[in-house]
Amino acid sequence: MSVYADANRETWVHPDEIRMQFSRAMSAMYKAEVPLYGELLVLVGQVNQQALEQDAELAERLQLTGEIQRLDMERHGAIRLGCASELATMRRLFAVMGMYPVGYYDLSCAGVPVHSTAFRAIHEGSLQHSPFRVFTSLLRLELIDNPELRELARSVLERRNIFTARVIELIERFEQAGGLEQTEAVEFIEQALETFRWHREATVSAALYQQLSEQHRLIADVVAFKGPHINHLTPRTLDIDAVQAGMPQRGIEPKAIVEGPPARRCPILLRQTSFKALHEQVVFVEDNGDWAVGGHSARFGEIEQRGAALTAKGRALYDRMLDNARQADGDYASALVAQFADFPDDYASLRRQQLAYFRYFVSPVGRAAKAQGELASTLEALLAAGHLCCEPLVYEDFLPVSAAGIFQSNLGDAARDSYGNSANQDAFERDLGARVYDELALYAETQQRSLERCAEQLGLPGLSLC
Ligand code: OOG
Ligand code: NI
Repeated sequence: MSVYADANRETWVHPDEIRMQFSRAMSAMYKAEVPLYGELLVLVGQVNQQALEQDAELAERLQLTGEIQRLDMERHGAIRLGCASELATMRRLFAVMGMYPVGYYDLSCAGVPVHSTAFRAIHEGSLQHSPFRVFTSLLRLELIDNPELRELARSVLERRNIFTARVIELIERFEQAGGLEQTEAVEFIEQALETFRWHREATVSAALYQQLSEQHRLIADVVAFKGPHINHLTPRTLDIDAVQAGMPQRGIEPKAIVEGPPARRCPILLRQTSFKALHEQVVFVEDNGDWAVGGHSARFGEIEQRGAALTAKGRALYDRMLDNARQADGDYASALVAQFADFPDDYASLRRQQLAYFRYFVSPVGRAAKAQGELASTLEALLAAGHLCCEPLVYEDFLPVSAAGIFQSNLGDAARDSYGNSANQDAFERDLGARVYDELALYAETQQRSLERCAEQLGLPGLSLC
């Protein structure tokens, strides 16, 4: 591992590097636990290779933005936590790896009794080093309508401890000293991984599992086990439709529809699909101490295709079009395409109408123009003259409607009623022990930093969007 210099210590391992190593270790563990995930990685690798060979322009853009280097290592995973103290400690654990809570996702309105955030790096430089993210949900016991079951679930969760004693020590050491030494970082990764491991021994009886499951399959998945097993890891593909079509040939059963926007020339936000959760053997502990063999499905595989990060204006347009498509009668895929027909599908319009965020670069032409004192002065003029070029910022976050669709397809539940309008970001942040970052502000900052860098390189006083 590379180390970084600090005023106090010269031998700390950079959090970005810990995150990268952790994400590798997690991927190796999940591959061993769920071999089908390994199959999916091979398929995605092939499809990406093909996409790059067939589209020279795409390959060039990915080269320019550095996306090409992070493409193969990109993963996100997801966990589901049971109580506030687990969430608060998880926040401290992720901070060791330079991952911070970004965004608030309410899934209760879609009938899933959780609310969530995504832990990820927040600076473009760190995201480039390792884009690993973890979609982290907190079970909302208060949404269980049967009071006895609610209390039973609460008491089961109160008794479990999902962190090793050593990982807590290492988190404290990180917080006090400001960093971890090489051997500590290695140990931290090993110890942290324990929390995400699958355990086939449940902590409850078959009867209680059944009762929890009848309330909601998700409740059983969180409450009945020793820890928040990582339930999927998701590689990034350049052509999600090709992977979706290729899955059945490899004996992988995909979910029925791809979540998110339709296929477009200029991808926006996030498109996702998954393969069904595996049926796995587990053992329950009966009240008399006997074991009882049973089954549980929780772990699955998912793929994603990422596109441009949208501004608040672009996002409002997306939400409206998606909503209309979901309300429409008839074939969903055609309704989606029809609805999105008016969403501009070229980068110039997305930028000019301020629907998406961009990153700006000085071009070789721009450098030459500067040397000859022939630079244009406004952003628009610089772009028109080819002195600057731009690329959309990649969306680094998640989409609540898509996430609910992924949850539902894997919990195998028939659509169920929503829990009403019970979003509660304040309660989530209280449990987390921190505010979540506003993702739009992060994209705006990255865009702004790129403008400042361009201005500096061109010797201009500043560049602004309009
Ligand atoms: C999380 C489902 C959401 C995504 O990528 O939107 C998700 C879960 O099943 O715990 O992973
Ligand atoms: Ni996911």
